[in-house]
Amino acid sequence: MISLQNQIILITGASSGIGAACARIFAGAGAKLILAARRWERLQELANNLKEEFGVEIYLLHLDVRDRSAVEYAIANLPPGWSDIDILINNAGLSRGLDKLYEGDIQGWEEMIDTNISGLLYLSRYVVPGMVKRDRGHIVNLGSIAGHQTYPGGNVYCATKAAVRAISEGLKQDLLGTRVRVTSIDPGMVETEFSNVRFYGDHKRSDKVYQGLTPLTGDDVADVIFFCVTRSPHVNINELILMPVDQASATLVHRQS
Ligand code: NDP
Ligand code: 8X3
Repeated sequence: MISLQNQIILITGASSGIGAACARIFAGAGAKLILAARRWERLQELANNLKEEFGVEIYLLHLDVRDRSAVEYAIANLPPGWSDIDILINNAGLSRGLDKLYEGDIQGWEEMIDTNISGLLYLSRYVVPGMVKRDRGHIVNLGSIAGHQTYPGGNVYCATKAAVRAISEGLKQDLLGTRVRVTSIDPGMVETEFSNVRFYGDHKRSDKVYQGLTPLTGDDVADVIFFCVTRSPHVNINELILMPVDQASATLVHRQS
């Protein structure tokens, strides 16, 4: 197992859910964390807690991954000692709505495409060259079961996650001959702020998504990511699907009534 002590790990979307859980597990392993998101207070609170609990070094980035020049600037201007990123976790992402495509909210589509696809591409474009130069590194992309199976109303969100899947596969091919690794983590239902964001803050609707079943938690996903990035350097886990025991496919879920 590879030690993560003092490795520099950049996590996008670290202010909640899976990203925050990743920050915690990697802090526990002694990594140096670069945490990025738009909600600055959330990032600060998380960083303060992790510094106090684990004594780790943390650098915060107030970053909207959709802003290409902001991403370029942030990566080019990391402080001394922070620029040699070992692991990039492209986690920032969201879904908006569950409408039929022909009735869909176009602004919501753009948010998903710009965040889930363009944002992930920008981070990869500005971080991966350094990894190639150093001949070491690992990119972990958050895909989804939605990238494997399209479900009713999922249309554009599913398309963005299918794109993430293709991007991970393509990047793996392009990195052949280097020691840089690529992993796509593709979860089913994880109880985070995800559904609340999908339904624009309608808690009644988002709570229903997880009613009567035991969903995955952010910690469950972080645990699997931790496993993937700590394998021996010659091992690449290309793609990993995980889902709750109560889920069998994107749409087939067992609920207790
Ligand atoms: P959360 O809503 O809890 O977290 C999403 C994170 O993404 C937040 O930290 C948010 O931070 C960040 N984010 C969103 N938009 C931007 C942006 N434009 N720039 C920077 N950061 C952004 O959801 P999850 O933790 O569940 O989601 C994490 C990833 O996992 C997503 O890619 C999602 O698609 C994927 N996923 C989730 C599943 C689930 O069931 N929950 C299942 C499969 C995959 P902030 O708002 O502060 O910017
Ligand atoms: C998140 C899981 O099934 O809501 O990607 O699309 S799902």
